[in-house]
Amino acid sequence: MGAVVKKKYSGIFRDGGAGKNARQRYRDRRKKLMDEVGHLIVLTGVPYGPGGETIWSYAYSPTYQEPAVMYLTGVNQNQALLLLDPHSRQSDEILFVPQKDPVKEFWDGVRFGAGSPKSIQETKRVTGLRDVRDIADFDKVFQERFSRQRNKKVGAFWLEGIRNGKKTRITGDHNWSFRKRLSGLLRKRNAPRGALVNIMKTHFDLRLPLDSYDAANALKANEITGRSFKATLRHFHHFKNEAQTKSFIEGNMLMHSPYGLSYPSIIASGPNAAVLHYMKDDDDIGRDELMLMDFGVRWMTMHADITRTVPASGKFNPMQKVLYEIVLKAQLEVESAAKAGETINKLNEICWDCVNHGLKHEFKAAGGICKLKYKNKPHGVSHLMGEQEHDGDPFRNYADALMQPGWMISNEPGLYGEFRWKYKGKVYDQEIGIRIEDNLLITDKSCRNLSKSIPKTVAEIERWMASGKRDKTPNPVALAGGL
Ligand SMILES: [Mn+2]
Repeated sequence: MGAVVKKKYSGIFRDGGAGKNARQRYRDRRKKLMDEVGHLIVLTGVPYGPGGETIWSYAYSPTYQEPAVMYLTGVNQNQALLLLDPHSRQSDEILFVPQKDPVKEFWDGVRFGAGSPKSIQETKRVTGLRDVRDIADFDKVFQERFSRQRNKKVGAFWLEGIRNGKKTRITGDHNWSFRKRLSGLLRKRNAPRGALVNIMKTHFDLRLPLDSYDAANALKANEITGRSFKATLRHFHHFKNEAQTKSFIEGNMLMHSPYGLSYPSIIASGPNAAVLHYMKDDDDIGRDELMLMDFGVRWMTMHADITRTVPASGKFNPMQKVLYEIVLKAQLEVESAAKAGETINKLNEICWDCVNHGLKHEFKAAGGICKLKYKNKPHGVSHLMGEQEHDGDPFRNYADALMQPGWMISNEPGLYGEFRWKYKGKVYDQEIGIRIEDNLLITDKSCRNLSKSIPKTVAEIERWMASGKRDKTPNPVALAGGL
């Protein structure tokens, strides 16, 4: 948290690690968007805060703002609207917030508010936004500003893409509700058809390449996540079930970041790991099972999204090792191919070819039998990351776009199915899910693996698990007064 943002405001203004420069950094982002779009733009923040009634998936996270608004302002407060008016002589940017409300602040803490000259001054000082007004005046100000436009267009943001060859939209969120409200206001002004345009693509083009502050924040998120994973490996022999493992790793991550988890972790033992979005967490851990863990923490507005798969016993059995190394090899291939100018679709080809090749030549050729849970590929190997754990358009139309320097992507090959192998007189027969996931920052000629500090090879994982047993780490379940 930057020194210039007082303790009081750190919850509602994220300086992104830029400290004193944060206000200029956000201002530059707004300027760039205005330059690119060239006409009026209005954006909405989330309607409800943590614990409020909302469809927003980060509603229970301390970082919950609509990512488009977060990216442009750092303002982490519900009920905020942003108006950008590039050709205005009055003010080219206005933040709309509700009236200052001391009773609400007593319940929920400090908020940016309009109403008094003092509270407006304070909001401008902390956020650097040039004009701050009462959200109750939005409709009036918007219509006035629209009538003055020479170019009768308004840019707004909603999520839209192509799915199965058809244009499709997300219509259940606050962005879509706001779009409907704007359409109504424009109709009253007899605006021409097509006056409302989606700036999603322009916005993502600017937002997805991370700047140096966000790249540093993403690296820090990865480092915290990695330390928590190492601690989890060192205590793993104490865990009897998925819930204990989950609460330990999540508690450890949250102990080192006030910004919340990237998403609720997937902690799946044995066959549960073959359910991609397993959430049950109520099973005991079997001794010879693998445990798949998909977890990550936020730092500022950036996310880590990591998956590791570890043997509950502390040692991979021969079949688990062969299968694990097939997945690992595919992951390394993807990493060495990832660079600017390449596409995610190409990474998909490399990944699943490599996994299927490995299965054929290293497992089946040695007598292994398998029944996979899917045809050809179980899921995409990469998604974009940034202000959201899954960033960019949710329909992933970016998969055939050329990757840009500064893009952050996941690298997560997996293998899920029933496997059987007779090896040195012993039969191994298990339903297994293996996934290994790192986060990569794309550069001109290659990529930077932000997850380098997180144990990944068979030897590294076994070494960390053994070191916990050797050092007799205390039992965290017992320390918590466990049953
Ligand atoms: Mn992921």
